[in-house]
Amino acid sequence: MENDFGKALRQTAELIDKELAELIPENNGPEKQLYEAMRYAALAGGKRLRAFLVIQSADLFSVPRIHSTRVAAAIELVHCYSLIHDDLPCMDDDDLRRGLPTVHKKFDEATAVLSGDALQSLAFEILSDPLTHPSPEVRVSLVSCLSHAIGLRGMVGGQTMDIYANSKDIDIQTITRLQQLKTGALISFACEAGAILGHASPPQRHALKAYTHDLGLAFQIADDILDIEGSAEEMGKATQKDTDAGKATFVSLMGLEDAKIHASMLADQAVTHLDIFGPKADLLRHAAAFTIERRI
Ligand code: GRG
Repeated sequence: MENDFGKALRQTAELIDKELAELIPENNGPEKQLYEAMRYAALAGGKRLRAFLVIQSADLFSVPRIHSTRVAAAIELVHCYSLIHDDLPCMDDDDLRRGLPTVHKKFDEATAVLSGDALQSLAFEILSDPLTHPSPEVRVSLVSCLSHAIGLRGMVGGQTMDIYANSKDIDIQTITRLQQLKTGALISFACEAGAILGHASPPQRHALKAYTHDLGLAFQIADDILDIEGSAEEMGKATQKDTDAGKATFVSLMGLEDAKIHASMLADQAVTHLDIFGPKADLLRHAAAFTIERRI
């Protein structure tokens, strides 16, 4: 039986699919292949957890959905770009993503690089569009925070550490920082965006930041656990890759059982930061539990 959280997550996914299909229309011109690859990557499913976090955090401040949905679509575009590039032969070299051939397998490497690039720039185009928010200050703040989250001090920096760090030199502190940058920074932006759209007070912003800090780490530890325990069929991508490659992960450093305990502790801790919002934040509380209980 679908619970309130499951229903809200499914409805977010439906909303975002529709929004993305409109933002990336079909095109039969000379750029047809680029459009096809962008739609292929952006409309291939996915949990839409980051979009959910944007919408739910914005809902705390009664932000009109017309604004939060566009920001939620933008964050999913960035996420899809990161997955396309991460799957490339020069990075993780994966053949399967969300149960389908990766973009470079379905099309070719040039198209994968270009479609990732175009998804990223489309995200910024959306954030800077007055349709997303009438206030130029809000738009600049969204653009500035997203660029910080995904650039050298965020996702790309974390991805670089992940590719070039020698696994023997990685301890818990290093892996924590690496994952905070690689996966955590974009997840943090999701709730930061809700706070920006909602003109949150400093304590409210701080609470959401602390929540996503813990949630992002719990999400990544759960991902490491799923790499060991999940099936490729359920997850729609290859599993055991990190183990086979001898990569340092939370599981390799802490052991499976301690990693589970740590993830659970972080999810519980994430929830405590939401006290300031009362029952309005219940769906965000459920998201913390979902992060560690999910099978995909
Ligand atoms: C290539 C610049 C660049 C960055 C890539 C985030 C990232 C950095 C790579 C993603 C690779 C990966 C599998 C990371 C582990 C955590 C993660 C982001 C999992 C996928 O996110 P989900 O589970 O995916 O939210 P869905 O398909 O549900 O959207």
